Amino acid sequence: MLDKYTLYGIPHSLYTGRARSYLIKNGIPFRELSCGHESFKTEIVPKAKLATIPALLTPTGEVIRDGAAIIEYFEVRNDRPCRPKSPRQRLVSDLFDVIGAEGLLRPAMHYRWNFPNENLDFLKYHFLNAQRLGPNRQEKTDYVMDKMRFAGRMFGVSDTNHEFVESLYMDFLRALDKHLASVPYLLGWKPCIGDFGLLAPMFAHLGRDPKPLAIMQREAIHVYRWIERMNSPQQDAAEFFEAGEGYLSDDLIPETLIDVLRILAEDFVPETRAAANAINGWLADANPPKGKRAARYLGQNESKAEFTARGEQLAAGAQPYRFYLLQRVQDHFGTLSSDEQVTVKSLLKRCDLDEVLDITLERRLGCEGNLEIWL
Ligand SMILES: N[C@@H](CCC(=O)N[C@@H](CS)C(=O)NCC(=O)O)C(=O)O
Repeated sequence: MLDKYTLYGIPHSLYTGRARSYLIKNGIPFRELSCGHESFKTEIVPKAKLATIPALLTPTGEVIRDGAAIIEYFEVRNDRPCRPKSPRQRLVSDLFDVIGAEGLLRPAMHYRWNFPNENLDFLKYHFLNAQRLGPNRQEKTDYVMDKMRFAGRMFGVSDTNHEFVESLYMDFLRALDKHLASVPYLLGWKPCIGDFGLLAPMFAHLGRDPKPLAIMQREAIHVYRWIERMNSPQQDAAEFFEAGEGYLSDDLIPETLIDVLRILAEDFVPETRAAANAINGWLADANPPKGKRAARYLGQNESKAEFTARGEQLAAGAQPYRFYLLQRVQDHFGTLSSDEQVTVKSLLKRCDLDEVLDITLERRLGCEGNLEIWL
């Protein structure tokens, strides 16, 4: 039996980056193995139920699939080191977790797959090396890459909306850069759950693939430094000569962070609203039995949620998982005193995000045996 954890993941995986950073930042001893390692198929997948990464093997042989579940596993056992205690900061942290995990998939996929001149050799290397050794390795790699090449479409990238995806991303990137010029992490001097969620798209895709990495290094140095910092066991805030500890005092949410959230809201809110309508329509028809697995997508084209952002019409796959994470935000809001609710709501209103407190599915989601299920 190993005395440390094993994280199954790969360098270019979006969701692995979030879990890896959490382990590094919290000093949790681990080794990382590829999902191409023989043991992933033989020992991990049977317990993980789905072959997604990240998956964590604990020293006692337990397997935890899903980045949010891996983080939660440690949070509950360690008195929640990465959850701010004050109401506005906790809510903003959880909200960044949802938006990071679900709300930036369009730019992440666009900047990875729509710039073959800059990215293709880099991607070929990584996708090949994520495949198990054995016959037809190259064919399998080509198959996976072809499948992923079109993933952006599922998230709403079309042949004609690249300019929209890029302008929204660049506005977000510049606003985040401005914010991270004054603090090393989203809420102050140490990372919160929201930093890890946001790191998912910002590391493996937008802060690592050649095309978006060059943009970030050129236009958003503070964001680039935050990504480095999120992968360091140290606070790694050398440029902040008077660095503090912990989160900002007095439940402060800086104006620069409100600006970031306001930009993220532009497509996150209409998309969430449209996805909820699509899923609720599906729930009414399908009425899945209690305990049934909530699939990643409801189906293919017929279940796309249509919405408008910045005057652009979009269609994206409706994913129940977004609401699985959003439930946490809403549940937390429900536990606040009425005074705290007023404060939090007025903050979210300023960010154009207040509606997300009320967008719900007709059925709750839970997690059982490593799968998200309908309750
Ligand atoms: N909800 C999961 C999603 C994990 C996920 O989709 N991971 C991708 C790689 S970044 C994957 O394994 N894709 C392969 C598949 O879906 O079959 C999490 O947050 O960990």
